[in-house]
Amino acid sequence: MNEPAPETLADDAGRAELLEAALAGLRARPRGLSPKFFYDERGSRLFDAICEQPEYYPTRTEMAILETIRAEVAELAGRDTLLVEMGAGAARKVRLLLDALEPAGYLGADISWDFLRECTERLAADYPWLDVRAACVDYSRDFDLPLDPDGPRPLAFFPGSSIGNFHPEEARAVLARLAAALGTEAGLLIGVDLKKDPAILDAAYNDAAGVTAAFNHNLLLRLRDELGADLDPDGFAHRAFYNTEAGRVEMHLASQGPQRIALGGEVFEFEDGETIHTECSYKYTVEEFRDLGRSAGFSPRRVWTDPEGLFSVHYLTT
Ligand code: AVI
Repeated sequence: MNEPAPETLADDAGRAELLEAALAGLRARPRGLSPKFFYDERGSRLFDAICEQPEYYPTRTEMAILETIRAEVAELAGRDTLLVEMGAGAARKVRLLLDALEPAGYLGADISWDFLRECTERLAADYPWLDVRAACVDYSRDFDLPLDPDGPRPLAFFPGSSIGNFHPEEARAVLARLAAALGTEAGLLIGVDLKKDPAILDAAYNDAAGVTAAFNHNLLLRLRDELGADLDPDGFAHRAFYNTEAGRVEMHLASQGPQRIALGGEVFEFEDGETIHTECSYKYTVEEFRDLGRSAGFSPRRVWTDPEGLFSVHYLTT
């Protein structure tokens, strides 16, 4: 495996980025923090646990779709591709594709280096015939992929509706950067969560076991443990709800009573009920997402959904 930047986000630069973002986010009104900071090692593990919750339908629904369509995807994309998994954290879904696709290689691209390395090492051990590589990539910024122009045709795999965690304009920019990084005649297989009954969405982001709440709280633990913030994590409550007008689930941390957070020499006063907005999870109709893909330079080729219309998987090409 190549090791381009093993310390990214765990090192001083990562801490400085978190501090800068946290200060800017706490000064702003309304207050907010980027969801990309959820995914330190503990956050990545909590996200894996969210995927196991009965209320969180996206993971199992997408897996069922992938199981049904994998032979068709192999026909569309061809064999001997370089399978590039965006956000490779769990690497479970890709296992569903590997036997059907028989790719020439696998490149895992994820923001959390330690977690990615662990997952790709396991993948390499389980698939000895596969050339497994890993790259630490933050696709919310300009990024490049270590692709050989004379190598196999890339097929990007972007599961989990992670694209929904970007505002639509940013999502377009991410897809446009991905199209540029992949080059011509490449494919993209992407999972996109669909608009649906808000009650299903509200339940999915408020699981009874409290795993999503712990995932949300992990942001506060990171500020306390990595940046030395003086704060009471239990003084904030998990809030998640579907905002119909904006077409997105919002997650917040709501102050339980008046309190303060001290960070980096500044003190931030919270009123009772004031929130830190921690995540948006946009939901699309099939047509809305096809339009988004087109506007980013992809050609939509096929789309599949589950029988209940909860989730979609799109195949697009550059
Ligand atoms: C990673 N992402 C697509 C998840 C979502 O559903 O937006 C993150 C998540 N947040 C709360 N639960 C899951």
